[in-house]
Order: sequence, then C-alpha cells, then structure tokens
Amino acid sequence: MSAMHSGKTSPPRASNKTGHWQAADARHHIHPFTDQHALKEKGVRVITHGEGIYVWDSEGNRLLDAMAGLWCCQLGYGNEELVQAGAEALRQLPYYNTFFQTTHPQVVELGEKLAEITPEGLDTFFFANSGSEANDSAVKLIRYYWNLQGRKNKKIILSRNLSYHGTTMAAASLSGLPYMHPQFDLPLPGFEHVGPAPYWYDEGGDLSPDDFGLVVARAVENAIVKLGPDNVAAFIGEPVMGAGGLIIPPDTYWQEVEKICRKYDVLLWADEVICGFGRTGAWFGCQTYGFQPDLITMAKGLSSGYQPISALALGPRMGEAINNAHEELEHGFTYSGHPVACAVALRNIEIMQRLDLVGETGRAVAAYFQQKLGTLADHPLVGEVRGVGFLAAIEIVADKATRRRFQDPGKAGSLCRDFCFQNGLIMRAVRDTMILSPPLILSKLEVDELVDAARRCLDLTAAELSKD
Ligand code: PXG
Repeated sequence: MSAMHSGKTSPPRASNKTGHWQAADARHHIHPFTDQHALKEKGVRVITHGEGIYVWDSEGNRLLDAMAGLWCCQLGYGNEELVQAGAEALRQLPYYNTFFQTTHPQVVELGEKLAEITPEGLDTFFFANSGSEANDSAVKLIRYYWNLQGRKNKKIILSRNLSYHGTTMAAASLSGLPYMHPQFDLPLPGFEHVGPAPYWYDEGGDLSPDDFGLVVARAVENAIVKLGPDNVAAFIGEPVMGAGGLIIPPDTYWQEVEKICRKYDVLLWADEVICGFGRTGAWFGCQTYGFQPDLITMAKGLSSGYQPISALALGPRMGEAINNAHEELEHGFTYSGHPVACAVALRNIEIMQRLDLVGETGRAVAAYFQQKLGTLADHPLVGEVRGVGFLAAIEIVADKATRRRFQDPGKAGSLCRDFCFQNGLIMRAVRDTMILSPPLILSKLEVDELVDAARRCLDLTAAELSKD
C-alpha cells in the first residue's frame, strides 16, 4: 500500500447487512448501463470502503482497483488531504453560487491553478458537475460562438464512431456507440459521426499504423467536405478513446486532424474527461499527442472523483468572443463552481504536483506499468498489449497472428472480467478488450501484484474457453 494512504489501516470486516443492501437496492435503485432485471437476479456487489489503490466489498473481499473507479481516482482512495480540503470548504462556505455578479475564493483559485497546467491560451473556464454537463455546455457555447461570428450555418458537430462523450441529450448524441441511441430517439439533429475510429488493431488491416492514421484522418476531411465546411462547427475527439475500447491513435493521426480542422475553420475540441490529469503521462492528452485544441472538456481526475466537478477550458477564439459579447450569457448551473468541489479539485492538483505524478516520478511508474504489462503479450490469448501513461488495453483473440476474434464477441472479455473480480482485481472489459486505468499513485510493487493477477485471470479464461 502506498505510504501516502496508510492513514487508515484496518479494512472493514464482512458486513451482515449485505443481504439487506442488495434487497433494498433491487427495490429502489435504477443503475446506469445495467440490465436491471438481470442484476436483481444476480445480486449487486456492495463496495463499502477504499484505501490507496484498493476497495473492499461488503463481504470483506479486497479488490485491486485497476480502473480507478470509472477512470477517475487519480490519487486513489482514502486521501486524507482531500478529505480535509472538503471538510474545510464545507465549514467555511458549503454553498454559494457564481451567478449574479458573484464569485468566491475557491472557484477563483481553481481557475488560476487550472490556467497553470492547461495548454497555453486555454485559460478561461466554465464549471459544471459532470463530463456530460461540460460537453453539453460546450455544444451550447460552440453554437453561441458561431452565432456571435455571424456564421449561423456552422452548427454541425462531428464526432467519431466508438466515441463516448456522456449521456445527456447532447452528450449522448455526440457519442458514437450505436447502442446509446435507439432507446432515446437519438442522435439529435446536428450531430454527425465519422468512421472508422483510429483503431488500428481492429480496422487497420495490412496498413502500417502510421498509414492507417492518415487514412482515418482523411475520413474526417471527407466528412467535413461532404457536409460542407460552412456547416461544420466543431470536431470532437478523446485524445485516446476510453469507453469505446482504449483506442490509441497512430502517431500520425492527431496532427493530421489538427491540420484538417484549421484548413476548414472547424473548431477542434478535445474531450479530456478521461485523458486529463496525468492519465497519458502529461496533464492533458493533447499535450501527449502534440496538438492544440480550441477547447477542452475535463472532469473525473480533476477532483480524483472525490467531488462531482467538470470544466470547459476555452482557448482565445471562443474565450475572447464570449468575454466581449456585451450581453448576458444565458447558461449556467446552480452548482457551477461549487465551493466544496472547487476546493477539493484545487487540492487534488496541488497534491499531484507535489508528488510529481505528471513529472519524472509519475513517468517512471507509468513506464514500469507499461513494461510489466507488456510481458503479458506472450500469453496465448493476448493479441496485443497497448498503452500510454496510466492507460492500457489487452486484446483477447482466438488467433494472435491474424488478429482473429473469438466467435461469440464479448464472451471472452466477460469471462476474464468475472475471473478478475473473483481473484481480487478490477479490470473492465469492452467487448474482448480488457482495460486498465489504475490510480496514478500505485507503486511498482502494486504494479507487480496487478500484472501477476492479470496473468492468473487470463490463464483461467483460457482454460474456460478451451472447454468449448
Ligand atoms: N467524456 C468522456 C471521454 C468520458 O469518458 C464522459 C465524457 C461523461 O462524463 P460523466 O461524468 O457525465 O459520466 C465520459 C465518462 C465506461 C464509462 O464504462 C466511462 C465513462 C462513464 C461511465 C462509464 O468506461 N466516461
């Protein structure tokens, strides 16, 4: 366990309330992205406690959380300094708003701190409470920006197949995972998707990754030309695609996309909800991939998940236009820049800076994580291990040489994920891709433990699959 997180040492014992919690949950709680009926039959897992990179369930089982919650607990669990920052803010000013010509120290200081770490020029912020709200707000501000410019036709937002941008009406419309649309009659008009995703392993065929990156970028150009550059407002992308399967773009991809956006005067929007705050080895994914967005949305690692908070960072074009509009901006949330959330986010960034998680120290652990995980490539089920910073994916395939998948898509991934839970490891499965996004505070010893457990679970998966 990391020294930073040894404040509380004794994990809770198994609770005799598990049955009660499961029954009450089944009666009263609708879960996101879940087959409610199937979950009631199976019985929900109850997580009661977290410390460092581990969480415990109500039966007393310890789980190494290689997903950092939902890609968000950069500093892991049980960080006392964050608890203190939240408690102090609650005592001092538990709530005040930022409407009506008012501000408070917590939101001002967070803005100043964010301007220090965001790429040059992206130093004007709007605050919200979730990634989806930040993305929804960005859609509105992009529309507003082009209206201010008198370019009233420039309204279409282009996003990619397999992207995930959240679940509000606009954010779900941006998302390129087709299963997110039919239940809700989405996407809304004005949202277009382009494919393929820059997913060389599945889509690259015989092309080299670099050539494939250019082909996929040209598909973006073709889409802009087809829709008409005068109609396209913005292109949104996650620097590394997360929920769609941890898709790392070829090195040629982002710079080509940036050139295309400039050529057609299309705003370039980086959704850094997962990639921000050290995930890819820099503060933001766009810095890792060397492109300059016009706007960035961020959430998750901004507060290490300890408080719901998100932000939209505007570059000079949008920032100046909105600041000089000489009219009221008709947008905002009761909890925009909530003082407790801002105080926790500020302290979170300060701790990340002090621990050098985005500098030499973090890079050394990330390199070790990538190198150790790479040793799994020799496993008979593993077609590819890829990663960047503190993100990684393991492709499970039937045939390594031809990258052929198993016949029943998703079965191997689900099997492996279930073996992981049974063996004290949390890895996420997207189809047959296993995903890792651990807390940034993990130690080298914990990396070893993680990779050993992952190999064990791959062995168990292989044994189970061989019974077919
Ligand atoms: N953009 C990106 C890139 C995300 O990954 C959102 C926006 C939306 O954030 P909120 O805070 O509204 O959830 C996300 C969220 C998964 C999973 O299964 C991923 C997310 C959320 C829930 C599940 O991998 N990402």
